[in-house]
Amino acid sequence: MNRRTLLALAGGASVAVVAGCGGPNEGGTGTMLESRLPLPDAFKVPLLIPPVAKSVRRDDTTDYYEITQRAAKVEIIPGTKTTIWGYDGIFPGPTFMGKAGRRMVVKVKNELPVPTSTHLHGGVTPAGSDGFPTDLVAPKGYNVHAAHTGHGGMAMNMADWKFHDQAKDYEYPMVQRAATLWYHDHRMDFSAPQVWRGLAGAFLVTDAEESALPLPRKERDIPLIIGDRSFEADGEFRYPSLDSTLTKPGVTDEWMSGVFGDVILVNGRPWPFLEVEAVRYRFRLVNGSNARRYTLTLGGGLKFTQVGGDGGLLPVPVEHGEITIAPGERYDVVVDFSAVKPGSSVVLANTLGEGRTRDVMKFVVTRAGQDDSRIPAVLSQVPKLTREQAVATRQFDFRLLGGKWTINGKPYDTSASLASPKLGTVELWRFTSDFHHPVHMHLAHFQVLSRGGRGPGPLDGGWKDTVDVRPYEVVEVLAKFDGFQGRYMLHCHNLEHEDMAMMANFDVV
Ligand SMILES: [Cu+2]
Repeated sequence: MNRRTLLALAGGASVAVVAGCGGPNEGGTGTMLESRLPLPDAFKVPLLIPPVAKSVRRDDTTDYYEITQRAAKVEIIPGTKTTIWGYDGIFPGPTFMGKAGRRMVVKVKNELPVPTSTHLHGGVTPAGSDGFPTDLVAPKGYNVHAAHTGHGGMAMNMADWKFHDQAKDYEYPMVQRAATLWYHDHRMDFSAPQVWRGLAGAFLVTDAEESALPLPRKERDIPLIIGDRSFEADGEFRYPSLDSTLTKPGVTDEWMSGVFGDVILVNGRPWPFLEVEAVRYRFRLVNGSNARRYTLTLGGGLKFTQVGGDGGLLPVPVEHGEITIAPGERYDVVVDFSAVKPGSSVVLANTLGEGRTRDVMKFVVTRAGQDDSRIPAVLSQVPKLTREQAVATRQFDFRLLGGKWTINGKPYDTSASLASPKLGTVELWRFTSDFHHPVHMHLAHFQVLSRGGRGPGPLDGGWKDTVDVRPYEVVEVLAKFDGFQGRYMLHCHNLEHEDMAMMANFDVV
């Protein structure tokens, strides 16, 4: 690590200032990577809404899907072409629509030059389909022993690796409630560059309780996957990989705290606009960025009404003037445009950004509209977990130690397990940190019990799977280990930290 990085990392929350690029509030732990082309004007391109994935066949119990990971050239910055790696060659990938109780099997075919692992983030998924980082779909002819020597101080045991030849069936039993999930790449050592290149998409689960609510639906229920990227002069993605073929892992030292892009994309388009009617819309906010946190606000005095979080509906709606969203988190919100005069517009802004990264997208209100939606006073029955229910208490400390991103003092070890919670039980997990670390648990959903010695924050409500742990903060969660036995993981969802060993296994027994 060079001196500038050390200084930057020592700065904690204000990393971007010390590193000398980006502003004082870039909103996380990371460093800004500047694009080498002139940035396009904001609010000139329409928002793209990803197509819904269609099943290829179905039987009594299951819907079957097939999706192919491949490279494609697309126009992101107007007038240039960007090579993306996308599910079905699009970025974001198709939106999957799951239904609680109806099993799905998704065959993921890999036509990329590198291995992949597809993780359904927030999914209650059998371990063999969880998208474990060492459970990989290898491309045709790939030498599986070639690259995996470990980095960031990680311990690698070849016996822990699995390679599926060119395709794998991922089984999603949908034994879970309605929620806004997303899917993305989770390849060992390379999640950050592979998600940056486009391997991410939305995955919405519905159930009877949720579909009975009078919330906005169909074309007024829209996933918004927010991600920052940087671009080369020719329009290709810029990313500081040590090896652009993604064979040798890692980024150069000054980027190990995280990579911020200077272009804000929503559903793969730079600072887009969306034409809306003066009615209510439901937006599924997903932070698909590698490292950037956002504090989102709406212009014109509009507010967000939060109806759900990572793990589905809240008990009652909660109004927010601003929403801070960390990498991996989701907020399910309703925005009411009915008070906005047709012809005017509302900017979705990011108050953690500086300059161009303060803008996210714009809603252009075109006309009045019919609206039979409403936000009911009660949304869902959510049993509240209590401290007394926890059968065990465990601590996980997320920290930079000796230039490595560690959990409880150790970089990731493919063979080690840090905890063995029992299926069906609740445990209290206490997360402590030095920098911003969005902590994500696979399989288990949790409720935030305390933050900084106080109760949960205003954005901590409901079931979650990712929690924004800020510098030197202690966050306690009550995790419910439901669903399946097997090996799962928790990790930091700053993807550069994740790639550089800030992960740990746990076994549900
Ligand atoms: Cu982290």
